[in-house]
Amino acid sequence: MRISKSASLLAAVFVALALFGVPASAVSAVAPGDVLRIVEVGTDAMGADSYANRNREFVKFQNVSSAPVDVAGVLVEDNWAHSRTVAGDAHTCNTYKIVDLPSNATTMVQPGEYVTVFNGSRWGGNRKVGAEYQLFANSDTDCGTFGQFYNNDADTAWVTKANGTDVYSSKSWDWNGGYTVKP
Ligand SMILES: [Ca+2]
Ligand SMILES: [Ca+2]
Repeated sequence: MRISKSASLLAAVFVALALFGVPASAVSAVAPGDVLRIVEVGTDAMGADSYANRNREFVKFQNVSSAPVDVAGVLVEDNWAHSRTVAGDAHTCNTYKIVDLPSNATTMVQPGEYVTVFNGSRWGGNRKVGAEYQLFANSDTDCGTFGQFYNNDADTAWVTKANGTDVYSSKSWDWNGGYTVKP
């Protein structure tokens, strides 16, 4: 039986990959959740949602990698805003872009540290508490319901690079009856 040169070369490559135990997926980008990972999302303020209790909506994520991560330009969005970012459609609601970190001359988050983006505001602004950076998006009252925009029953929180398509982490929920969700 005659085997073409290209076919036997291809077979040799597969054998080599099998020998070295390298799956095809190993060459792809880092998987979502391997670097920055969402650990909790505040989806629903207790009681009536108002401009005053917007901070009950938040996204908390952690650098779970072993190296510092530069979070400059990282976006924290709901599903509505994320889909627009990916499509290249301009929007100002339901989105927060990290530009700097409090008590940090850089935008590097060290291994194990947390970043929480609250939808409301705080007297004194952003701060660092222990190993957690607390950032306040001050969501506009025109966005969602009085500035609260994570759907209580079903939505997805996204942490991505500025292009939206490079996803660090996402967390979806499809229930109603609690105030926060965890992976
Ligand atoms: Ca909500
Ligand atoms: Ca509520």
